[in-house]
Amino acid sequence: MSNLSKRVNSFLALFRKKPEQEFNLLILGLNHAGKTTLAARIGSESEEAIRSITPTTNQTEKHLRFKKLKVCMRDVSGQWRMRQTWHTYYQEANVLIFVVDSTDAFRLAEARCELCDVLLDERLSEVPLLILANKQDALGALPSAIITDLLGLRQLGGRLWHIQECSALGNDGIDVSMKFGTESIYISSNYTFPMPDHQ
Ligand SMILES: Nc1nc2c(ncn2[C@@H]2O[C@H](COP(=O)(O)OP(=O)(O)O)[C@@H](O)[C@H]2O)c(=O)[nH]1
Ligand SMILES: [Mg+2]
Repeated sequence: MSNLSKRVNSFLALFRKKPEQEFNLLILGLNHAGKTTLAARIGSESEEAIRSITPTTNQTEKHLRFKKLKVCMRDVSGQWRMRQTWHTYYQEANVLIFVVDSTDAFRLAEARCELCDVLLDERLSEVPLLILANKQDALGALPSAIITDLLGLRQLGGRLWHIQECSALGNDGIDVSMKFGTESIYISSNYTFPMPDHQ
């Protein structure tokens, strides 16, 4: 290629549309916390599908558009055997969503241990963390203030994090949760696309 055509090509490249970036939401948490129900809710699946979810044995990946962003949502099983594979998804994560069953006080200690382990990984050190205190519709659900203490969230230091009460099954608090999700993507990635209005 001649020098002139190289120059013309690089000039034209300035006007070419960049491929749109896809952001990765990584959904983790103990088994039975409600991760797959949440993923189905974010993916606007039918009520029937949402209410007939079966336990995840592996992981599922969904590509969708959410609040003007191109998103890949990865829901990984929280069964003990699968927790050993969580680290294989850290590298690409732009936002970490950690779901807890707010009615299961007994397993919150286990959730804390797993969350600690996850957050110690260098690859996630800059990744915003959204904790969902799920199943708020159910009897005996603990409020987010208590879950914050039980999970030791106040010791997280400089990390961008937020806890939100929600019910994935009842579709309550999901939109406001995802508002943090999308805003933190904009903040942490210096993404220059205009901020969505979350309508
Ligand atoms: N009451 C109530 N049950 C929920 C909620 N979210 C999920 N569940 C139920 O909890 C069980 C486990 O949900 P699932 O999404 O499979 O959890 P996962 O193992 O974390 O993926 C299912 O029976 C869901 O219907 C919620 O917000 N409220
Ligand atoms: Mg699941």
